[in-house]
Amino acid sequence: MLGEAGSDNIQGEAQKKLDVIANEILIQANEWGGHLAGMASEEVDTVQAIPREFPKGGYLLLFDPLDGSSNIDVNVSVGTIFSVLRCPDGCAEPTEADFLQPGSAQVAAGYAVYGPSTQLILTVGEGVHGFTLDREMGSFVYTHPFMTVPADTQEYAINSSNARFWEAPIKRYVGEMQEGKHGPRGKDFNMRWVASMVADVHRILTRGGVFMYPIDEKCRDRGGKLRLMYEANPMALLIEQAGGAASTGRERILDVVPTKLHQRVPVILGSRNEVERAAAYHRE
Ligand code: AHM
Ligand code: MG
Repeated sequence: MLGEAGSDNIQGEAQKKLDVIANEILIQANEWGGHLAGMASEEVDTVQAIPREFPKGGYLLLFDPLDGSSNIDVNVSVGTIFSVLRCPDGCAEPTEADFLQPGSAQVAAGYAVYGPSTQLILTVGEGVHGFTLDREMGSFVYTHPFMTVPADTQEYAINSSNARFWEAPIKRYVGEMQEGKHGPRGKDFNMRWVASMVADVHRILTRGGVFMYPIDEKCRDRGGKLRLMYEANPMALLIEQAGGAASTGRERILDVVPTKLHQRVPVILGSRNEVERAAAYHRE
C-alpha cells in the first residue's frame, strides 16, 4: 500500500497510495449514514455528492483523509483531519458555495492521529476531548477529557529549511527564540517538526507549543501551504477550544472568509501568548 499509485496488483486492480485508499474509506463510511448533505476532500477537486440511493442530512463534512503524506513511506505518524459545517437552508444538492463558510461556523472538528496509539481528538464547541482506540474492544475509550494548551511555552515547530523565504516578522520571531537565554526572550526554546500537522498539533494539545507554516516566497502565489477548510480551520477550532490561539499572522484563522474550497492560508497556532507575540510582530 506504500509508494506511488499507478501500478496494477495481482487481481488487475489499480494499486493506490494510502491517501487515495483513506479517501475512499472515508467517503464510503460517511455517505450512507443520513447525516450529510455533501462532502469535500483534499483528494477530490470538486464537491462530493451523496449518492441518490442514500438518505441526506443537514451537515457538510470536509476532510484531509491522510495528512502528512510525506511520512507514509517512512512510517512516521500521519492522521485524518475533519471539519463539520451546517448545510445552509434548502441545500439539497450542495455546491462549492455552500461550503465556503468561515471556520467560526464549524459545528464540530477533530482529527485521528495514527501514532504509537490511535487517538481521536474531537470538539463540538464545548472543550476538546481525546479518545484512545482499544484494539481488543474495537472501540474508542474516553481517555483525555478537556485537553488544554498552556498560555506559555518553550517549544516551537516550523520547517526552518524555509527560513530564507520567510517574511521579516517570522524571521524576527523565530530568530529571537533561537537566541535563547541570552537573547531578548531570556529563555531557551526547544524545536520539533514532524511534518505531519496532526502529530505536531497533537503534541501542542498535550504539552503546549507553537506551530507555524507561515507564508513565504515559495508559497506566496498559492496563499500559503496548508489548506484552510480541512487543515487550518479544524485545527484552529480545536486549539481555541483548548485555550490556545490560531492566526494567519494578520487575522484570526476562524474569521477568514473562504473564496475557494481548496484555499490555502498561513498558519500560526498554539500557546496563546506566543501566537499573540507573532501576530504583534506582523502588525509592527
Ligand atoms: P499534505 O496534506 O499533503 O500531507 O501536506 C500537509 C503537511 C502538513 O501535515 C505538514 O505540517 C506540512 O505539510 C509539512 O510540510 P513540509 O514538508 O514543507 O515541512
Ligand atoms: Mg494535509
